[in-house]
Amino acid sequence: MIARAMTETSLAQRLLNGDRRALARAITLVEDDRPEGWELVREIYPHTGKAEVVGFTGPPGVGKSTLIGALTKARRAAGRTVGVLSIDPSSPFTHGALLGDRIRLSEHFLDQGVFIRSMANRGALGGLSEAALQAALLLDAAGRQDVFVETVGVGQAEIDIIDHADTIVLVLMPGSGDSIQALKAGVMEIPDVIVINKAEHPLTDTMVREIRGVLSLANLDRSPEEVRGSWRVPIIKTEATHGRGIEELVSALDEHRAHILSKGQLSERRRRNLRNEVLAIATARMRRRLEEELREDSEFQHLLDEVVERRLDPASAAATLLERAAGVEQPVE
Ligand SMILES: Nc1nc2c(ncn2[C@@H]2O[C@H](COP(=O)(O)OP(=O)(O)O)[C@@H](O)[C@H]2O)c(=O)[nH]1
Ligand SMILES: [Mg+2]
Repeated sequence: MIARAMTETSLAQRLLNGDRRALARAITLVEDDRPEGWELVREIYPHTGKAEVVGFTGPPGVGKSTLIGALTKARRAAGRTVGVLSIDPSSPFTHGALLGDRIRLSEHFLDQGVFIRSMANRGALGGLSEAALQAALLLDAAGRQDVFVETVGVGQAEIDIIDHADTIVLVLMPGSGDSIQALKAGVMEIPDVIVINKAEHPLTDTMVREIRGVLSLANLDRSPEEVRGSWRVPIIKTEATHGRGIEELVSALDEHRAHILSKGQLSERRRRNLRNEVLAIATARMRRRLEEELREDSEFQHLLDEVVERRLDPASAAATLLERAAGVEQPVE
């Protein structure tokens, strides 16, 4: 026990010192949903909140990983340390995926100032989203100044992760009309920055105009003060494979950060994000607890039989379940 505690203390300390191997091990612990992982996060949490977290979302194949590679290069050139979390089980951020790109990310794999990790482990009980958020905290505590999180903009889990970024970048490419539809329909929240990658495509400017149209429609629901005081979403054209437009993207990210800082929106945003995180973890644990409690519960089996036999509707059964759960833990008044 004592030996274990000592090892964990030193892991936290090594992590806080920016040790990459400690960071890698720590992320594995949270990815595997190990109690030591949660313990570690508890220990290092007071040291977090310094990293600038940028989330990148968008359909597969638009060039998110390549773009993050180019951006990493720019941030490194400015002397900043970078952490990258890729949460895309379909296209992990590997050497292989990046070979052939002009921007050789393999060079970053040798750079001590860059830490790249892809997460695809959905086996953990807590879920991928929970683990990814903890991993982002670990990168932050390890002193990474920029943390880039890549997710595919489809599932709810991915969207939850992106919710925890200070700045959200939606990456599209000419022809990804579905995403414009999603923006229009309000399915997708308006991001802070929109990137049209693969801008060498002849339909790029048409796409930029379409998106401007959607954004101005979105502004119609807002009061004039809201529009005046608010951020105007820039649309940046990039060609990630050739590093084109990256300077503009860097400026847009810096401007967005300055904007939310000046308006006090950063702390507001973080508060909202942390609230969501606390709720997400609590909900996941409650569900887990409930599932465990009900696994061999004959009363529940009976309730379920009633539902199956159409004598009781599902909502009433759920209400009974909740009443019973509340009854057990109800404090004496
Ligand atoms: N033509 C062109 N191809 C690009 C550009 N950026 C990335 N790609 C290529 O698009 C493919 C998908 O890129 P990737 O970064 O893996 O996309 P992700 O799935 O969004 O992460 C790769 O073959 C890249 O080399 C670009 O600006 N122009
Ligand atoms: Mg990718």
